[in-house]
Amino acid sequence: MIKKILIANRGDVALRVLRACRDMGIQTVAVHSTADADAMHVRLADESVCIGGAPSAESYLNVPAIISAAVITGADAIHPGVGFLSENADFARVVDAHGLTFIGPRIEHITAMGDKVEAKRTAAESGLPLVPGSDGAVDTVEDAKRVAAEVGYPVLVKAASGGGGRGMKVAPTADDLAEAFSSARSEAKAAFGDDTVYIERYLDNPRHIEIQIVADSHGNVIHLGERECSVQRRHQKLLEEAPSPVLDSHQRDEIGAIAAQAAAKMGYLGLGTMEFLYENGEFFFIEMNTRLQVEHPITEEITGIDLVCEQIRIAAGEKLSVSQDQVTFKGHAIECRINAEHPETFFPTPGKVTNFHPAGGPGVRVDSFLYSGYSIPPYYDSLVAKLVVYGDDREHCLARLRRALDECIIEPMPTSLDLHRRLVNDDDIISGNYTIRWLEEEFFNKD
Ligand code: MV4
Repeated sequence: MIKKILIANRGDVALRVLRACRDMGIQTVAVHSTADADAMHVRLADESVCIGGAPSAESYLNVPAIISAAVITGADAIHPGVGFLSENADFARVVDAHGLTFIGPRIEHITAMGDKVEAKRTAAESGLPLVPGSDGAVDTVEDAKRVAAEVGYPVLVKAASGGGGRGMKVAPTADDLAEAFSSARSEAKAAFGDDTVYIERYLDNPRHIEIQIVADSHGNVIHLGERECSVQRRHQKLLEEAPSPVLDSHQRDEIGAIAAQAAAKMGYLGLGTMEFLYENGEFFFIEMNTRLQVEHPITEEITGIDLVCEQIRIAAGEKLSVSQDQVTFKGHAIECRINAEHPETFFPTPGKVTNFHPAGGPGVRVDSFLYSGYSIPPYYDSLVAKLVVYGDDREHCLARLRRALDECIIEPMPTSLDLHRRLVNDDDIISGNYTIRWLEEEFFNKD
């Protein structure tokens, strides 16, 4: 039994976990930095502990302070939220060593999926379709040339410790490979302290579609369909939708079943997301995220399943609340990530919010920690609200989303609300005709 959970996070995610705890009758402990003393998650939690200074390294990444807070308050479990320590295997190990429950997957899976070479090996053994590429790491230019000739140009050299696009270099032809190989290596070394790289065929213009997996400790594994995440800028997602505009229910069932079977074969536990590139009707696994994701609400909206409650129940050793047969996909959901950032430079725009009014009405959910009078600190992620809208179908969802975006007020700083207002009236968004390159290469070049 879990009676008290320490939430090792801040912002909208901390509120999201807090709300799940409230719904389940579980006590909550908030932790916060000195910059977050007035934050909403601190106000709403049953107890709170200041764990250090404003920089994340001193607070939300401060493992000894977080563990001490859990021990002092008598928490049974720690929820790491999203980001910060959520995919840190060392943290999960320390939590475990203190007799506390880490609300997340097994340590071995966090470790395996953190290394993209190991992730691909695990995925291949579990039956997931991969992008054609090297069998593991590639150590020399000669090996790189041999692999690239086999898989065919263009190829992509990727960092094993990568993610978020860093340490990734395209080689259009054999003449470009030596340069791409060495620059990917040195970028990877500088960014991650690990120069291990691998090679894949470069997919020119795919979509980014991910599958939500849920697994309990009794051997039950289900999938909750896909999320379409192609609308992104510099690896930051702006808007996500479920279902994807390009999949029919047959394709969903097929890739969902493959993903769920793979998770079962791995012995996976908890929430997991398998990321795929989708091109010409084919799925290619690229990475797996071993945590709750920012865009999880759209899956909740179309399935009616509370993913955070499910995650907590799984950590407590309980069975999944539904079987695959009981999962239904109904309607359409879109999430707009609202950031406090400049519309052209995308620089963060922290400061005091003089006026906050979230949208409301049928089909509208705003997950936000803002309130009028709150000062957005400059130290953390610029995401300040998630606007999640549900409709009977995509068109209905978009109509409600336009209505909701018109209602939202965040003043006085610029936010991405205006960008979203333009996006939802764009013909390519309305038709669902976009790929991972669309926003940066097409939308921003329109007038
Ligand atoms: C790719 C790819 C094309 N071909 N792999 C970017 C970050 C990392 N997580 C995987 N990424 C990509 N891998 C092959 N073989 C294109 C990308 C990519 C991308 C992927 C998902 C979402 C947005 C993206 C933006 C640019 C490039």
